[in-house]
Amino acid sequence: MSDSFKRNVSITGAEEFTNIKLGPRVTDAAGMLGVKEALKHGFKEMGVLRSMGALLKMNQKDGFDCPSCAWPDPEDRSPVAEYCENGAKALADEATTSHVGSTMFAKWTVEELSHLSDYELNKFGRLVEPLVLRPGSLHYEPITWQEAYGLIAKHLHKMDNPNEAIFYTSGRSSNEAAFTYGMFARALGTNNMPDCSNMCHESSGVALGETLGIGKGSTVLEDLYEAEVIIIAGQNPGTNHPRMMSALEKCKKNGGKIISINPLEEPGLVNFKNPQHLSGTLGSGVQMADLHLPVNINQDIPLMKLILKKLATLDTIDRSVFDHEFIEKYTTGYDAFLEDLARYDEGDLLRRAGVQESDVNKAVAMLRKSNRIIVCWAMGLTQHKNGVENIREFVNLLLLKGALGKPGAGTCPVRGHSNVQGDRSVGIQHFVDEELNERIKKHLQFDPPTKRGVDVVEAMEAMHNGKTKVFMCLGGNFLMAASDTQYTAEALQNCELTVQISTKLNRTHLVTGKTALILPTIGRSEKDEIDGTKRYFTVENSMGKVSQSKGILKPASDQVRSEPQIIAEMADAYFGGNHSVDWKAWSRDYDIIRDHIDKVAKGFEETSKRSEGHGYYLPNNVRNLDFSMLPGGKAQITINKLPDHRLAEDEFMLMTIRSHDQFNTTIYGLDDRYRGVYNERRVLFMNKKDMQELKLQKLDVIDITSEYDGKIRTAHKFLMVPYDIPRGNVAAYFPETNVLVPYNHFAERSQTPISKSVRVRIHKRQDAIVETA
Ligand SMILES: Nc1nc2c(c(=O)[nH]1)N[C@H]1C(S)=C(S)[C@@H](COP(=O)(O)OP(=O)(O)OC[C@H]3O[C@@H](n4cnc5c(=O)[nH]c(N)nc54)[C@H](O)[C@@H]3O)O[C@H]1N2
Ligand SMILES: Nc1nc2c(c(=O)[nH]1)N[C@H]1C(S)=C(S)[C@@H](COP(=O)(O)OP(=O)(O)OC[C@H]3O[C@@H](n4cnc5c(=O)[nH]c(N)nc54)[C@H](O)[C@@H]3O)O[C@H]1N2
Ligand SMILES: [Mo]
Repeated sequence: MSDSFKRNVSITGAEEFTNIKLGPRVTDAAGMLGVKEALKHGFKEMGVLRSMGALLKMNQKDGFDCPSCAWPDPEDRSPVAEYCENGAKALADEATTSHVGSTMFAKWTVEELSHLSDYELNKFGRLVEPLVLRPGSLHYEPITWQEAYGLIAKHLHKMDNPNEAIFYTSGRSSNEAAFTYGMFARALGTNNMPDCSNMCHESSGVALGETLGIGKGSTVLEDLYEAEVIIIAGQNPGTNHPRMMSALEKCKKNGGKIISINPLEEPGLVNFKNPQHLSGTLGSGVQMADLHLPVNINQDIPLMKLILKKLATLDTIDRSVFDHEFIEKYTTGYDAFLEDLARYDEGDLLRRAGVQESDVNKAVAMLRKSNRIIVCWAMGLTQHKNGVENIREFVNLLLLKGALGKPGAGTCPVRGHSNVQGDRSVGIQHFVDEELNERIKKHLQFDPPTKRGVDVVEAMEAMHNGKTKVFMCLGGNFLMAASDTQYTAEALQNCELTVQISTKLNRTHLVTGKTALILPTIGRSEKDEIDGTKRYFTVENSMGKVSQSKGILKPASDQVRSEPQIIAEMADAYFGGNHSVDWKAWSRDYDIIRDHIDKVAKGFEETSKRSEGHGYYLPNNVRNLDFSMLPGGKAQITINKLPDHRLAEDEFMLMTIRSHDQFNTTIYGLDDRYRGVYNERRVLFMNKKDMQELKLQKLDVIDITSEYDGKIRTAHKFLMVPYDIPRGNVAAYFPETNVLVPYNHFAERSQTPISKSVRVRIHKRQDAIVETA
């Protein structure tokens, strides 16, 4: 193949409209409609029997962990329905009976496939046999597992140094798979382990590590029931963590109050009907948020500063507003913080936040007397230039109120992928951890690399600069998930070999290196057996609890293999039996892997035994108020500057968010019924008054551009939708708008792309679109 051969693939797929219908915003989060929706997806994708059987085992002690989000299971779980609409959709999507193999690829070239939408690609179904796309070819063709491993080993051996390989991880993998993968990368000699956290909760990890000494949350599920106030900032639980709603409901029943901080009034927080209760399926639902603060995008720090300033003023009169004993005993930085706070003008903070002062006063009144406070957050706080500072400012509130290390209080970063937290705990990280390296040396008897590896942004750059030969993905859809789609596509196409261990077809399988491999794997819901012996794996939920997951369905084909097995077999092929780790044994027996996890990963102990039943909690220093690892042995109250955005006159602030019918880049359907949009994803939500000013009508066709460092990026063909969003702010769905996010703009210290605050301009096109009835 000549070096100039590049496949002519589309990086966005069809940019065509799908017949939009605008309707009412259906504001009940679950209720009968949710159950119906869930079953509809299940029955269509996997048939009635397969879906009923699987749904009954999802999130049960003897069943499998839901493949959707990382929300924990309650101890008193419902014996029949411990799942939500979106969990059921995730299951239906994975356990679908539609399959895609070499016959389809013989018909379709990758170029042709790339013109389909992400929704259509996913609909092809499960990948069921190993496939190779050879240099110069446009068709994937079958390859045996042994040949595929041989090809990978050959490419890895050909590299000049181990840092020419990159190992990406998405957050669905089990602890066993992630550990094996991370140890293989290190055994090869690289810490190039970017993972989806880098685009997700990395800002939380950094902020919590800096202030509290552990990059994870401190609350357990029961804390939510006992909280006096729960703040939900930059998170849309009704869609993305629906099972969290049951916990919020319990909190409210116990007299707790909920404050939502979000530019949008997300329907799940307005009128929630719980499908797990009769009252929920029939009744009118519960008003979840007692107070909604419609903050401007990325103005959470000004809002928090205003709240803290008002609390500080009250504290000068009534010394019980802040917990002075706690501050004195456990924290440092209080005086400097107060001094800094005094510099801000309340009027200016209020103007930046864009909320009503009377509402701020209501929040202050709720917080004043409470000290059992929990802050929950997700991408609305992390994906900004100051993502780390955002979170530190909320931690300040908890520290000043002494709301840590006691029941009903603490930090609750609500994780995304179902095992993203576990993957990090067992060693998926691009940075060097000396202690971990010592344990690897001692127990696995090889020398792990000591040079920091690349994160997601640096991985894109390395590939783009031609420094990467082999790019391996344990799950995920790197092309569509990473920022700056055009740049990422060019980066991927520079590699010699790209390898995807996947369940479903996506665009990263089409925009590839010179050679590409698809290694199909079994899903969460499926039985994992070898020579008649059943295997199970473990996961860690959003609150640090490790438990077992056992699939029950027949795997998609007899060719698919489990993730740990694929990775260990790959490692075995590379080392050819010549390594201190017995990879062959790991590929067969996960108890062996777990024994090594116990020895090498911090906090894991007797995992095979203790993960049974309800599972076990990993240690968490914040729960015991142990801050000995931090400077001065104290939790850090921090000073965080105000965000600095210079919007040009004609610019808007765009947040790229999820619809109700997607899981990240997997598009289940084209509706977002909570926001009243049906059968279309190419929409831009804007305040009516802003639309009037721009002389834009409902459903006008527009292009969106962003301009950074003199470079203009364009997302073509979107439809205007008037929406209840603060002026100057706009919202659209990811991944379609990822073309606008510049790869080189990201959060300070966590390097998370600025997916929630992109400066954009709107340009009216001449195309006309008619809304269908
Ligand atoms: N069904 C379903 N479940 C999922 C996912 C999915 O795609 N589908 N994805 C999973 C993953 S990986 C993750 S990380 C989570 C994501 O869960 P979320 O973070 O809830 O997802 P987003 O849609 O990105 O929503 C971000 C929310 O933040 C708000 N927001 C945006 N900018 C700001 C801001 O500057 N300040 C404030 N206060 N709010 C802001 C938006 O209006 C929106 O409500 O969900 C997980 N669960
Ligand atoms: N603009 C913008 N960009 C974003 C975000 C945003 O809010 N805005 N959110 C970011 C966030 S929070 C995240 S977490 C990332 C997500 O980034 P990724 O994790 O890379 O993306 P996913 O869409 O979750 O990956 C879906 C693919 O994973 C594969 N898969 C599914 N289940 C399994 C499994 O069990 N095993 C294996 N091996 N493969 C499986 C399937 O092939 C499927 O197509 O995207 C980020 N990108
Ligand atoms: Mo995420």
